[in-house]
Amino acid sequence: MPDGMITKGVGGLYTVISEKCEYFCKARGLFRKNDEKPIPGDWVEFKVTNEQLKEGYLLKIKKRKNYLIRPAVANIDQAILVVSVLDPKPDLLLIDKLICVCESKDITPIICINKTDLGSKLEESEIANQYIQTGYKIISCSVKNEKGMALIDEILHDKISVFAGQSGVGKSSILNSIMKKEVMEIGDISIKIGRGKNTTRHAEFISIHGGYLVDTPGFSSFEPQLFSPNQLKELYVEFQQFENTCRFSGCIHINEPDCAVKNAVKSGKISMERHKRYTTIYEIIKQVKKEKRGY
Ligand SMILES: Nc1nc2c(ncn2[C@@H]2O[C@H](COP(=O)(O)OP(=O)(O)OP(=O)(O)O)[C@@H](O)[C@H]2O)c(=O)[nH]1
Ligand SMILES: [Mg+2]
Ligand SMILES: [Zn+2]
Repeated sequence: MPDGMITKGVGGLYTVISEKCEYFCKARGLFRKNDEKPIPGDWVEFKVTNEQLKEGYLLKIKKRKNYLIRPAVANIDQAILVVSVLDPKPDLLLIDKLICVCESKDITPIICINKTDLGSKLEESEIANQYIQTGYKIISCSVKNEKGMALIDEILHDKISVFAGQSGVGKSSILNSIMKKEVMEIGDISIKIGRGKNTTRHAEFISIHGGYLVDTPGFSSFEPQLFSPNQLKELYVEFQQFENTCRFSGCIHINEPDCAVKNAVKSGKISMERHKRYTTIYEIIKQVKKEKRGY
């Protein structure tokens, strides 16, 4: 049975790429019955019904490494989390929430600081400094000055990458710049703020360097109910090397005495801002859990 990867699904017709050749497959009742929906990024087995017309139908979805719901994308390798130095003002709480989503789904986060043409070096490093201890790749760029585009281009080889971040930070602009053509619609920032909505509304797989790029309008959402307050700390990679020296083994690094993580924050080994936002996210998750229990 041939296999391949779904790159597009519109109106029940799935585009499956298989050894450089595309097939157009329908999903049969089987999936609906199992409440399974094929999504872009899925590896599938399919049966060819007409080789000339490249038609077939899906037989099986292979086990997913991970997936996002809005937009529905499976088997993502990395997420390029875009923030802008200015316009809109950086929302690092959102970036941290997105990092939590990535860490919980085994997606590699990459921090991308865009619009460096609008701010100073200092403003740029104020953002970067908060993420140095995570060890994540940090890329500074400017679509306007065509700076840093090659660095982004370089990391895309053979991977499924998604773009995420606030509306207006330049995700679609970066994508277009890398593709050297207008693939995604770009929005005027003043109109965006007025409307408060994303210009990009649908997910699309764009083929590049043996991998795929997805501009994701909705991945900016973080669903606190999916996290447990006590497990949140595990999503902070820079806490890990200190954790086992906390006095209490179940330390959540907020109010406990002799907390090695808090000590690391004090001595500058962990970013104070990241830790502060960690406590904010912790409270948000705890609050949601409380509301769910009804008290
Ligand atoms: N000065 C400057 N403007 C930029 C840069 N990158 C993008 N822009 C502008 O920022 C605005 C928003 O860009 P988009 O690419 O639509 O942003 P987006 O992140 O895709 O936004 P949504 O699709 O709404 O989520 C546009 O007016 C771009 O021209 C940059 O590096 N510098
Ligand atoms: Mg966009
Ligand atoms: Zn601790």
